[in-house]
Amino acid sequence: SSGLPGPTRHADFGSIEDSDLSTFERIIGKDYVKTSDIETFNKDWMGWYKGTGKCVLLPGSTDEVSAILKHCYERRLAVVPQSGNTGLVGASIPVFDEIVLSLKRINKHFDLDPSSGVLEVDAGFILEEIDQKLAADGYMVPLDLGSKASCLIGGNVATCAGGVRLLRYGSMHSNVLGLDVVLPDASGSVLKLGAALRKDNTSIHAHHVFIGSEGQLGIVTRVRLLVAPRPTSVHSALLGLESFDKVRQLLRAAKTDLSEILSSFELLDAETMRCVKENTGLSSALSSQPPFTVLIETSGSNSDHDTAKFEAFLEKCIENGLASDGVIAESATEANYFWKLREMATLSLLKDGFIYKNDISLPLEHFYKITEVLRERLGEDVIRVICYGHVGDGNAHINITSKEYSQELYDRIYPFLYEWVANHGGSISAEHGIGRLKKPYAHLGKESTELELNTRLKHFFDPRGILNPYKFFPKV
Ligand code: FAD
Ligand code: S2G
Ligand code: ZN
Repeated sequence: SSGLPGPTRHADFGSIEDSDLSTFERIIGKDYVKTSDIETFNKDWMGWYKGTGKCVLLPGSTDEVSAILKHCYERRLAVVPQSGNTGLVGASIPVFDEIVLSLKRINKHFDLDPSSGVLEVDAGFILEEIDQKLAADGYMVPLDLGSKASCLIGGNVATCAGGVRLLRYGSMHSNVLGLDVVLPDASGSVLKLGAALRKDNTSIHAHHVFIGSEGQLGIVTRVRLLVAPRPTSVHSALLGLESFDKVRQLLRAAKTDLSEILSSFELLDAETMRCVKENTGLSSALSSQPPFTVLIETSGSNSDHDTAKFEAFLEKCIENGLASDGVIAESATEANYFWKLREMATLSLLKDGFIYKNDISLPLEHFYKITEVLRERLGEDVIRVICYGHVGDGNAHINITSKEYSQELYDRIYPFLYEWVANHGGSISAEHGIGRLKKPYAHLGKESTELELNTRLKHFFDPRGILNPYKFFPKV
């Protein structure tokens, strides 16, 4: 939807023929080669793009993925790996007639070592399903995203998903110990990278290259992951603040005073709360309408200790004027309501019409400035500019809405926004990736040596460029 000239189909790519379909049927069985009712596999979650993929393959094992990629390499058939299809940069669906290779059926193997908390799991498990299976052994997945009911752990690895727990449990790079990956090369090579061990210094830890590679270097079929002890005492609070500078001070104070039990620190600015109220009817649990609301979560093992710590913290923040308002949830229902407000930040936008979504990182000294600059620049031409998200990680979700898409408005936002972010030491994509949506801007803030390295890696792993083409990596 960038209005910029779209890609043209690579001339050297093959087109699917009946003989290919019979080969695929021989590899995975007729039931799992779909050529009809495949619209949903060609449409991204936001409905920004539509692919014209003719065929969806649903392999059931690593070996079947290997046999498929070997054939696609020989025939130069382009392939898009797809998991939950909740990605937000148009990277999980075909641009033209690429084959969709769905990981949904690779969801059998699930092996937890309950003493070390190391889980080896097939890439096709739904994130929320994994979390529920782990609960029985007192563990949980070290990430939490709004899409957890649909996204698959293989997709989370491929996008290096962030979410509301990253502040406490680290990124996919911190928690992924190893991956099984299939390459789009002459033999459909299967790489088993990284053991199911916390410490293994016997290789170059190559699995990290595939984390965040957006399905363009190899297909992840199995994940070895460090999962987290499930906290038995979780508490949430909403705090109201009068300035963004106070939000920054509150973050420092939370890290110092809540320390090891701090698990989430999410921002909802006043415009976000107004959007949620207008579009869903849900009101803030704070009686005041502060310019900034922060949702803080603590996760520990001793409720008396944790609530005493949280109450003392909140009292101190009110007394020293850091927070103008604050409430700690007295029940799970109330805590869920606080998180519902946060979840509705994303979903309430849909009612406005077209959404120019942004997912940026910035040093906290510039974090909120860009939202104010955009409001100034766009004025009445937009319905709203809202800022919410993982401020604890320096990650802002700045969403701009208008009734419908307008090229003129797009050109007022981009590349201005991304250049401003890059010029202020930020990242134009904190967690959602580049995909198709941000491809025209992926070079911003990058040295040519790094861009050259990316191209060489792409060529090494995907010599014919058939894996998820037309997106982040250039065609080699
Ligand atoms: P898909 O969308 O199917 O694929 C994503 C990318 O990974 C594509 O490039 C695809 O080709 C590739 N891919 C998928 N599976 C594999 C595989 N097995 N091997 C190799 N490549 C693969 N993201 C965040 O980071 N943080 C959030 O807080 C967050 N919240 C969200 C809330 C909502 C309501 C929605 C709709 C999305 C949100 N997202 C968030 C974005 C999205 O959910 C994540 O990027 C998620 O990790 C995508 O997983 P998926 O299984 O849907 O992957
Ligand atoms: C979030 C997902 C969607 C959005 O809610 O944390 O990562 O609103 C986002 O951009
Ligand atoms: Zn997010």
